[in-house]
Amino acid sequence: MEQLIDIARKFDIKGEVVEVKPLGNGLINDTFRVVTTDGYPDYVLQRINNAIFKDVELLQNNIEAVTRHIRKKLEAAHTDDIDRKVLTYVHPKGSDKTYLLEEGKYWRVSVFIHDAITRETADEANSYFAGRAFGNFEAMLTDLPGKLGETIPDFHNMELRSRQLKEAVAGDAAGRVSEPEIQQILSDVAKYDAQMCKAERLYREGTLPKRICHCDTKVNNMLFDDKGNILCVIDLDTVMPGFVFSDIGDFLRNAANTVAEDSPEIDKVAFKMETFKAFVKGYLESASSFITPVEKENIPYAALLFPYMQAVRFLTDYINGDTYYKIKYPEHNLVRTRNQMALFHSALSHVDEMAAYVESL
Ligand code: GN1
Ligand code: MG
Repeated sequence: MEQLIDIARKFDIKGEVVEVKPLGNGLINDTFRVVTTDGYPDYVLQRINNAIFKDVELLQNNIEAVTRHIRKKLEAAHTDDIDRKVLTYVHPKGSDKTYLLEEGKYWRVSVFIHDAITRETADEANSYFAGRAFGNFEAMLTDLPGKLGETIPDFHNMELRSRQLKEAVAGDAAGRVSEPEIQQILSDVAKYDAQMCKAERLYREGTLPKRICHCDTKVNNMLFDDKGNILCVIDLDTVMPGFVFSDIGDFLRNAANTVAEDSPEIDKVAFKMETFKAFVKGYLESASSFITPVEKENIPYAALLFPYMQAVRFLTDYINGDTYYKIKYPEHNLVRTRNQMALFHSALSHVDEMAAYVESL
């Protein structure tokens, strides 16, 4: 931890660093809380995973553009307590950048938002508020000046994810492809491939727009207040042009599952319709100013696409020998794959009910 304390001290923070300790459950970056002397804010220190986010300069430029724009909107609306509703990044001492490159590693620091609650799962009320928050997040960014770069090109492009799975199978780097269960999952995945690549087709036909979305709407990427409302949206690394399906689908993938995404209790996995309804109601309330009929009618598709895409991504990583996601045990990515496929099938059984609900709003 001494090294982390030294890194934190290189940033223009207030107060003295007392302690640096691990924070959160992200699967990509390493995150720490920097505790400072009484009377000063704490901070969040992150080591940016630059094997995954290859252009850190572009990444931080995106984040600065987004946070600056949201801050302006909140100021214009005379919102109170703005510093707790949008992230503030701190510069390294004497630098105009918001990251520090030190011995090949990239670091950044933001102000820790006090008295906020993080959750791994969401109830109906949280889901409704989350829907409103993400509809609003997208609405605020519809007039962002300039363009954002893609921090991970084609991040939620199902055609690409599908190709990456095929390449992993062909390479068979970890010798796992011949396992009977892998064969069985691969054939199940293949059945839905064309259906799940619908978004790219609609985009090519010109009927589906790209807009700036968050693209990682896991429940643990938002901060709640004590009333269950969303205080602030965090983890902005993947904010970039994409389809609204990303924000809708990825939230539901996480919040509408009765168990965690890596729970081995596969028979308990189920897609919760109450969560779907609560989120979609909130989302459509605040997204009504921009959402198109094609986007709206494909909300049930979004709910299917994300467990499916995540299963494909976890499976690809398992076959590649676990090079992307952090794992805690050797079969972790396989367990995650089984879980996400089970969620996909459960969601599939509710598709008519979902469509009827969306139609009713
Ligand atoms: C990663 O970093 P984290 O844990 O918020 C991943 C998401 C996945 C998620 C699965 C950049 O998110 O796309 O949905 O894990 N982020 C990236 O839990 O790949
Ligand atoms: Mg995260």
